[in-house]
Amino acid sequence: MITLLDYGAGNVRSVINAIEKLGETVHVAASGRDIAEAEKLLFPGVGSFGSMMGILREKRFVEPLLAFIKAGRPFFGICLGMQALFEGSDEAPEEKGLGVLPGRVVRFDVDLAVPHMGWNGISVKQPTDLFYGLGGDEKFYFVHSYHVVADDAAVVLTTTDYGYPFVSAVQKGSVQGTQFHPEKSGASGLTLLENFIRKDRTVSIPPKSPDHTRLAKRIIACLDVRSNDQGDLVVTKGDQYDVREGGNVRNLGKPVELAGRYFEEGADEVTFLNITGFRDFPLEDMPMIQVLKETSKHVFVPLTIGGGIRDFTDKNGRSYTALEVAAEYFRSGADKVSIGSDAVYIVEDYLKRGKATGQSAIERISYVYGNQAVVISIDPRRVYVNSPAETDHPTVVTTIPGPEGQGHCWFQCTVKGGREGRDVDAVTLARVCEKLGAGEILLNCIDRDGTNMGFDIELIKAVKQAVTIPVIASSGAGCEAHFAEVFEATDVESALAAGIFHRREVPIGAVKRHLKDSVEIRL
Ligand code: 1PR
Repeated sequence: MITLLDYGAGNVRSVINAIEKLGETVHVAASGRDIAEAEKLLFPGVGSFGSMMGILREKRFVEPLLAFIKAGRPFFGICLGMQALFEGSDEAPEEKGLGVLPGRVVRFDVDLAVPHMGWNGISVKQPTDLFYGLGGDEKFYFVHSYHVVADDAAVVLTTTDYGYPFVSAVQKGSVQGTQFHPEKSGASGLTLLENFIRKDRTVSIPPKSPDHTRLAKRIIACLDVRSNDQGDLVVTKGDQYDVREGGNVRNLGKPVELAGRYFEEGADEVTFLNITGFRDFPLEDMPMIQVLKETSKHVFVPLTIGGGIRDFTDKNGRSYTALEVAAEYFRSGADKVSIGSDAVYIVEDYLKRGKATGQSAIERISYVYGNQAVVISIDPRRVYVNSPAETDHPTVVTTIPGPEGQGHCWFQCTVKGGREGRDVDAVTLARVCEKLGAGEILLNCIDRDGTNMGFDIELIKAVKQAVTIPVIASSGAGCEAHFAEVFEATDVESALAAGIFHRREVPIGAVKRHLKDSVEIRL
């Protein structure tokens, strides 16, 4: 029996699913007594350091936790759960950590996108049972803006490079912890969790552990989901956002099955977009929640879900906040939520007021779940102009002239699945959303969606230059070379495709094989 410490701030479902997949029972600790009686304790931390420590104190978990660790019983901390072991964090200087290990947690000071998000390697510094059965050259999934600086080198189990080497796992006696998420790290992560559970493994340094590691570019499979005219939830795919063919919604498969297939084929993440979320409220009719719950039982890579994340009042007058909708998605297995239409309205409001309200969905969700959990999905379309003077929006010089030969364009944001253009551009939207607390941009492109013409490099460059958070290039992938092109021509951290994967035209493995000699990827 594994006891899991859940302080209610995020997706612990995937940790539970991973442990259950390994044939163990999980008991969720609801009191200090549960901690005291635990055999093995797993502590997955999500959100921010300050809110985590505050809740641990409020629930009177700190004393039993310290007693558990002092007694030499097996403890495993994941992400913030590892950071909690140290003395404090710059994320919340007023809060003390558990202080079990000497050192502090600081923010990344790098010239790279923060959060550090994606699959990176580990350089193992001391013998351990944790990587038993692994070669040492595997990549694991990280998502964090802060990292540990340990005062005692003896507790550093692994380091990882992101601008500079940082501590990515610790070990002291029966206390172990990883900055990365084993529950989101595919088969390698499951092996690591199994090693913690079994505790009868040989201690060694894995043979292929590298001296330096590199963050991989991520390849993401996207599933646009909606009900068809028969009422079945299907994965569909549009051409420039039109998902109907001969009057019917295209049906490219079942969401749970397809997500499982992409996990097996090596997708680094899976994204679900509930594309009619702007009109169907996800908590009223729950099929997407069910899809997420089922998928997270067997897909152990990060899951993002978007569609319908906004404040809503149902027909009985009951009001829900966007935070409540997001919370339901997180509880059901999502690691990140993506906000589309509402982000446009939020930015319009911000631009009108000239300041943040502190109350928007982006601010509230990122405060509780951390900014890495908030993705902004942008659905832009080109608006051509003859010269920048014709518009107040930032323009680019384009090599693809407009219908009347215009040589400039700006990228207009749309809402309601591309149905309505608004007076906001994608560059401004991305910049404001980052300021409000978003952690990643999912950059679609209506002009390219479903065309197989390749990514819109001009759009991607313009948005990527405006932000310091990671950007996902989306829309238009037609062959392996398009992925190579987007990674060569821009600094995006990941690239997403839908149609070519659904139709089995280009498998994910083929994309990775094509990239492997020129781009760091997870094989
Ligand atoms: O506005 O917060 O309710 O969220 C709705 C979400 O649904 C948004 O993220 C929006 O992007 C998405 N969406 C709405 N309508 C459509 C549509 O296609 N009619 N899909 C839609 C957006 C674009 C990508 C697609 C890529 C790659 N889909 O998801 O997967 O373009 O496609 P490709 O590789 O085949 O070219 P809210």
